[in-house]
Amino acid sequence: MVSIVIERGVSEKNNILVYVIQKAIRSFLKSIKNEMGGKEFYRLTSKNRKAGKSGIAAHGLSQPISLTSVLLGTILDREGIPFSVIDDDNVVNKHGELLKFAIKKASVMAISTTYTVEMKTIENLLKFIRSNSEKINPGLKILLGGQGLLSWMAKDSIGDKLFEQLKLADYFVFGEADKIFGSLIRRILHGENVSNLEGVVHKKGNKIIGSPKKIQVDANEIMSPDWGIIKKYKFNNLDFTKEPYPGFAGIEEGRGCMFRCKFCSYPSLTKFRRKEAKVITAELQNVHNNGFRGVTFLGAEFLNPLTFSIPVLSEIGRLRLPVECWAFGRLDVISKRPELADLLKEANFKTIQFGLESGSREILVKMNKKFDPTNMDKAVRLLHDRGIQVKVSIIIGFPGETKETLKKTKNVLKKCNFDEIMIHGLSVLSGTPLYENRQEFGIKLTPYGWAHGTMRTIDLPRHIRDMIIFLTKQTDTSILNISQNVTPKFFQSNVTENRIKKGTKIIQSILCHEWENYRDNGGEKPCRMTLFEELLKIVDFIPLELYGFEKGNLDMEVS
Ligand code: B12
Ligand code: SF4
Repeated sequence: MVSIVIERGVSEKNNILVYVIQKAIRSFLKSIKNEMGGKEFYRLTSKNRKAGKSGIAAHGLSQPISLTSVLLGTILDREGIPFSVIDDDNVVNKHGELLKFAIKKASVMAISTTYTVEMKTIENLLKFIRSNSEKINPGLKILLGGQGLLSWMAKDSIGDKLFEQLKLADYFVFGEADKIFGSLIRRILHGENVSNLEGVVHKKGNKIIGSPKKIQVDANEIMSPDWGIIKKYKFNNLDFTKEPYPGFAGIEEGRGCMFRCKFCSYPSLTKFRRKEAKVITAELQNVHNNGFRGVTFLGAEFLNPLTFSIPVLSEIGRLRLPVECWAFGRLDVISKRPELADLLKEANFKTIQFGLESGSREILVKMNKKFDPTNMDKAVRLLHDRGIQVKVSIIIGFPGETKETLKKTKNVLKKCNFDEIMIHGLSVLSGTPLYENRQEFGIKLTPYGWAHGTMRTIDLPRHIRDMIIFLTKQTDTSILNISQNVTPKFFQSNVTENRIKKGTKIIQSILCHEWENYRDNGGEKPCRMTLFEELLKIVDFIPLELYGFEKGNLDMEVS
């Protein structure tokens, strides 16, 4: 038996947005508790509390089951190797019991680092697994793979230190495992030699054997996922023949990206390839046959080059499948080539997400983004007229960022009134040109993150609060960091998008309520208790444990 573990890393400390938002909600709930008294507070918030299921709720790009787990699972399924999957954020805390069960039963644990930015997260996971396997399953083999491993290896002079820090693992795979995963697992299960497998490093005693050479497969060798396997094997111990299905399935239109944004590691770690149209449509058909409502295209950018996207979109349009499509796409291309908007509509695309990053030309040039931020509203109109939602992401804190550049970003956000926005605080990640050339950008890495000529990591919470208040008060844009990472925790896992939207709006107002204490704008403050009552009306429960209200204490006071 093989156990596949995907750690999503949402709770990693580097996620400033989640930290800033959680902190404000905690302070809001604390004030409410003080105002109404503990007994009444716990009575009201105990509604449905126990019925809640943890897990990543479906929202756009964020889906409860990742393509990484389905793709690795498809490979094992084809090899006839049984497996189970744990695929979530913070797996040690959320799925401790399931993990212990897997540790007892599995011969091999295959752990993905794709979504983990901090190596510490994986070190802690390894410690948990080893401390539990020592007595009950000392022969357990642990295999690490995924994009985090590649990005840590790209860190200057890490070399053998990587293997030292991750010493509790036995095998390491660098790069794409499509071609080797099946035979590697088979060999490990049979105790056979793995040294001649490309990209695999393993340990013999204290010796490191093999070299961390990155594997990149050809476009036609990328494994096509079979989303039907989620009904055949256990994913997070759920039985998808009975449970509500995750609405969207991920597929890749290819790997790598044509662009070279300075803050992004993806193009430097992964070469650019696109699948053939017939492969993409066959994968779409698989998703449809397995009962999914929609598909998210997870390659970096769908619309470029046009020699790829135009024939693929036409082919998908011809299929007329009732599958809603979601993809990353550049709005500047749509403004220049309006016919793309028609093709997207014909192919049943319902959402386009774009890395807008900034509204300042100066910052965009430094980022190597090179588009005209004042031309975005044309694409938004073209897409909205065709029933396609437009979501964007921005980065706060790129070198050169000031109050003035943030003002330019706000101007674009106001003019375009996007449907949703993801706000990122700058991360200086290894493997990115920004990290490699940090001296040139005037970046110093500090114990808290980074500092450069115009901003520091510790300034980010202030700018993030300001941006969220601006968006809440001056646009209709919903904040994805909240709807993706915070609001779902207040609902049962089968919640509708509409309820998430309503919950997010109230949470945004709650955040403004808390943060406007810091500001002196003379406006009227909404009543805290009214907001709380509105929240209770919309959500299924208040996840008190997440906000530092002790569980034991809670149960005592409720009864
Ligand atoms: C989809 C996605 C998400 C979704 C995930 C949900 C879902 N349903 O899948 C969401 C939105 C939640 C997400 C979140 C984040 N993401 Co993201 N995401 C992606 C994206 C676009 C696709 C991932 C994917 O499915 N790839 C396809 C699969 C098949 O590829 P893969 O996982 O790499 O697997 C292959 C190999 O790596 C290897 N492999 C992988 N695991 C294992 C394990 C073993 C044992 C072996 C042998 C091999 C192996 O084999 C596979 C086949 O070749 C990637 C970019 C990309 N195109 O990869 C970024 C990417 C993975 N995300 C990234 C990041 C940084 C994040 C965040 C941490 C961002 C942040 N700071 O907030 C967050 C997580 C926290 C949060 N705030 O939510 C980075 C990771 C970089 C890193 N690790 O250093 C990427 C690479 C984008 C980038 N360059 O910036 N993400
Ligand atoms: S941010 Fe997006 S468009 Fe830019 S290089 Fe990375 S994947 Fe490509």
